[in-house]
Amino acid sequence: MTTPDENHIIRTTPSRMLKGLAIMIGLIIIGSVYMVFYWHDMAKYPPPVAKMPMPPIHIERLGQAMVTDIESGSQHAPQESAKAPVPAVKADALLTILLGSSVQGSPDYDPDVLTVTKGNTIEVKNADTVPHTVTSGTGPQDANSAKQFDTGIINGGESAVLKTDSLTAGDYAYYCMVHPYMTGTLKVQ
Ligand SMILES: [Cu+2]
Repeated sequence: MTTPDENHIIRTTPSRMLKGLAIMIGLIIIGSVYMVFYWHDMAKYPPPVAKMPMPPIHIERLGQAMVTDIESGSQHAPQESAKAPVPAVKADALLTILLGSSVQGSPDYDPDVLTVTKGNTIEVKNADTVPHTVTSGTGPQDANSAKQFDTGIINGGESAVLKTDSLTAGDYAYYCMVHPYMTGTLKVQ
């Protein structure tokens, strides 16, 4: 149950309300007229704080340092040189190292048996998140390990190129130096 007093609290009278509004509108008009006349001066001489040079802020995002340009608000990578080299050669065949390959027993090289023609270029794409290699031989104990071909370490998300010009026709076993249980076969025709 509310009393009439609580329901209709009168804080001011209509005439006082109008006076207050008139004062505020008057101040706004005076300010606007001032701005119209001094606009060019204000644009020409901005307050000193707006002209202060701002140092770029460095933000670590997904392992890559991003540079934020305060004035434009845009973000960009600091230098192109930090990027991995992209193979310039157009590959004839693709050998993918599947995600999760480092876990023993998981599917690793795709395809398991890759058939190419002598002279073909193979792009080895590491779709995993950890480093792998494609190294000729049956394993680290193989005396001829890495004699025919070896990509060396390919970091996760990066690619390497294998050339087959120097290989004779035949089957070549290969493995991963980091995880010797990862094995595959390269067939050269
Ligand atoms: Cu590996």
